[in-house]
Amino acid sequence: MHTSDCIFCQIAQRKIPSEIAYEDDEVIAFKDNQPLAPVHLLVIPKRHLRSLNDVTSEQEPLIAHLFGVIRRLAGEFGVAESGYRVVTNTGTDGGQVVGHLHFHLLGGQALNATIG
Ligand code: IU
Repeated sequence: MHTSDCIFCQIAQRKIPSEIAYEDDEVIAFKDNQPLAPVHLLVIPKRHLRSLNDVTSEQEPLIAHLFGVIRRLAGEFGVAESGYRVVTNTGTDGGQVVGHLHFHLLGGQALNATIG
């Protein structure tokens, strides 16, 4: 379930400290340590999935749950009304650096409308 050389697995297991914003049995959310916006959270499944490409139909309930967590966090961090962005970078061209599926929740300012 966890991969010992994965930094996000280690954060999920609290072996590496992070500012945790939410946690349940399946999902954990923590503050990005190099924030690109006033609100910048990473929401991840605790189990090690490398990217969106690893998600099977069996895991779709997990992803639906994860999006519920994102919606809840958007409310708690005060960006639900002003607006926010959810991003998951996938693979090399997608700019994925950490090989554990994660969703960026960005908000708290007007975000650039750029792609790439
Ligand atoms: P990416 O989608 O894989 O490019 O994003 C990885 C993010 O993980 C990036 O925004 C980093 O700042 C963030 N991050 C972190 O919050 N804590 C860490 O220990 C590491 C990366 I490594």
